[in-house]
Amino acid sequence: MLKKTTLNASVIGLGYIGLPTSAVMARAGCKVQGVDVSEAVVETINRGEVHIEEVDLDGLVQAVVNDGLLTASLDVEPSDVFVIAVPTPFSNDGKHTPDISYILQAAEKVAGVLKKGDCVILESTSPVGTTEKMRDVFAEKRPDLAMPGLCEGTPDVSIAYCPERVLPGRILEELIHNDRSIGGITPRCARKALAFYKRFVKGECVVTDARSAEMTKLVENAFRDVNIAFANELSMIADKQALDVWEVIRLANRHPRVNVLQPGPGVGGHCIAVDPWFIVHGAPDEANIIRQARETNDGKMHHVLARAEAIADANPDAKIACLGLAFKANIDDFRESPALDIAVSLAKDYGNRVKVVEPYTSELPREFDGTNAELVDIDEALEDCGILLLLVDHDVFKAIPPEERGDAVVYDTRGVWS
Ligand code: SAJ
Repeated sequence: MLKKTTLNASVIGLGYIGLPTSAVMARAGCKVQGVDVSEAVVETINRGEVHIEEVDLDGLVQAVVNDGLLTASLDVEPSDVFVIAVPTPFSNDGKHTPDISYILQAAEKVAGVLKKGDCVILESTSPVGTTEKMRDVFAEKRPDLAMPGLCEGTPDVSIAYCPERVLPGRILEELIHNDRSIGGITPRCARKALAFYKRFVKGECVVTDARSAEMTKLVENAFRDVNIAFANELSMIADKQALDVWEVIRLANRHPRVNVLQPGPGVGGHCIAVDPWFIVHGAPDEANIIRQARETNDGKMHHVLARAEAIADANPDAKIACLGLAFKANIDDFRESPALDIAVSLAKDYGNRVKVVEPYTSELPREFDGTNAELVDIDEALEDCGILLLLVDHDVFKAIPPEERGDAVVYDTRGVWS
């Protein structure tokens, strides 16, 4: 039975974070208004359906929409709490400059309905200082309201930054159980946001200031990127020295204080491949390892492509099966995916020799338009293709026994068959 309550919450941006967050908040008893710029997204959610794949999300959204606790709309309406979860891409300047315009546009819309006592929380991954910039939009648009950090005495609204740290495929579980860092513009703001998250978060909620919370999120993803870059660099060294990198990592990880991550075809997704650049942009002269890690992980994609092309050229009669397009295992998300880039590049160069296997799609993404690549199932690929290029460690690929790979030339970029 779903619990009713009077707290109204508004979530701006109904993507991979905003929609699950809305649904979890609604299940906790908040009356949630989800806001998105896409009419199709709004209509889909109001039908009780979802536009993104995430474990158990469809059932939860259906339940909270049916119960009247979640509605979607194109316009922001008055609320008690506003959670902003819109994208922060790069600008088009080729310099990895963060583009916070979606946040500032969302802030302008919220400013129009803001009232005394409201709490605004930014969840989008953001460069340090963005929460203050958002506050400045409110200050400019609403001179009638006293803003935290800009007024003497008690401000009229609370403003905080609280990044998500959920893993795709485990979002509903991690939204509840992960610890959260909650950074207020002032300590009072942090306490107000804390009281809100306590409604549905079971993990520990640690309060700090907004700038530290912004940096914490970037550091988490940069830390992972640097560690993956170490593994990817090792794999390129191992290729040069004819070593089995998986064996070396397995053995090194038996040391009690060593934990090398796994090499792959590069780092994908909209977080780890993006967020470290926000640190580099903020401190270009200091962020050397972080910049190098990004370049190493991007470079790994070209290394894999060059090796795959060499195998294709050495076996001119063989068809090439590209196994997987997603940015990581067992999800349908192809954003910033090195596997997709490699397969598209091969399709452009080798035409109908290229067969793509991706159990998480029913048609080839538009990046393949104009190529003669074909989407096939795994059995057809195993029968037809003399080259197996494993790009994503989906469970369905892991389950292929050696005898089914037969005499095919195998390039396993994830080490699942080693
Ligand atoms: N990868 C490797 N080797 C590894 C681990 C990952 O090559 O050993 C690759 C994956 O294949 C993928 C990429 O890295 O291409 C990123 O995958 P991921 O599973 O490391 O992370 P994401 O992008 O799905 O989610 C990350 C998480 N951050 C951290 O683990 C520090 C998640 O907790 C964040 O919430 C999320 O970014 C986000 O939204 O920022």
